[in-house]
Amino acid sequence: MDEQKMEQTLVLIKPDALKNSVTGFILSQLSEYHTGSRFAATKIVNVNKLLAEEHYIEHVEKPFFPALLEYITGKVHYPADAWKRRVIAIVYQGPNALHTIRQMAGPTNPHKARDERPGCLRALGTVVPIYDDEGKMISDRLDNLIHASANHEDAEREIKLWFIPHDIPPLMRGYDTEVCQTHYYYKDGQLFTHYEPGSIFLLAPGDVAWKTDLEILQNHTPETPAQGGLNKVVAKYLINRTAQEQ
Ligand code: 3AN
Repeated sequence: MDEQKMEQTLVLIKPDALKNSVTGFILSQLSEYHTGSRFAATKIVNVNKLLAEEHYIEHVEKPFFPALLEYITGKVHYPADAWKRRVIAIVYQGPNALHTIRQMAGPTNPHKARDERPGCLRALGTVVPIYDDEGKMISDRLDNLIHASANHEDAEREIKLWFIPHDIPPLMRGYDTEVCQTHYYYKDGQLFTHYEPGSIFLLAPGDVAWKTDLEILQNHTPETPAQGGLNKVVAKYLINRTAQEQ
């Protein structure tokens, strides 16, 4: 498949979209009939803190970051019903998919979306003020229903963060994979090549993994940890393994 046909983007249908039952509308807008692009993978994810932090790592210093984590983990829209906290993650693929879906989503801020692009998906969103402990307004939480990767580089980082190769049909995978040669387990920020009591199994010899993930795992040692790399490798293997922390 050529590069143009293989253009990929990560789409997230966020908790506010699920809560407000606009999922079907968004999926319908994403249909091949409307966009010329197609679904390559999808899964329902109970987003834990590790995955949320990795996904929004570029915003880690922003005043709205804690509220953004509460939002994407579903705690805002499902405060009591923890079991309903989820997003729908989609690998979406086709000619010009990045641009097409960004256009469909519209501006990040729902107020701006309503002003500038009535009819776009984020025009259906909400802006919620965020206050500090003294009651002073410090920022906004933008409940904007849908995430769509901004560019090729972000799409690769995000798709590899949320999905393992096995989630995607082999001929639809956009990035290099490699067969793992080692056992890998994870516990409390540490990587092991043998089972440690309480550790979570990640990979076994023969498993297909993202090539870039295996490079990080192979080079990781307790003395020289992969620079900010281990969490982004591990996050996808922890998806739906244990219930999200409250
Ligand atoms: P987009 O989702 O349009 O690509 P990003 O990647 O800059 O925008 O931001 C990711 C998320 O962070 C947004 N969807 C929004 O929820 C939040 N965010 C970004 N900028 C702001 C801002 N200035 N104020 C509040 N929240 C923001």
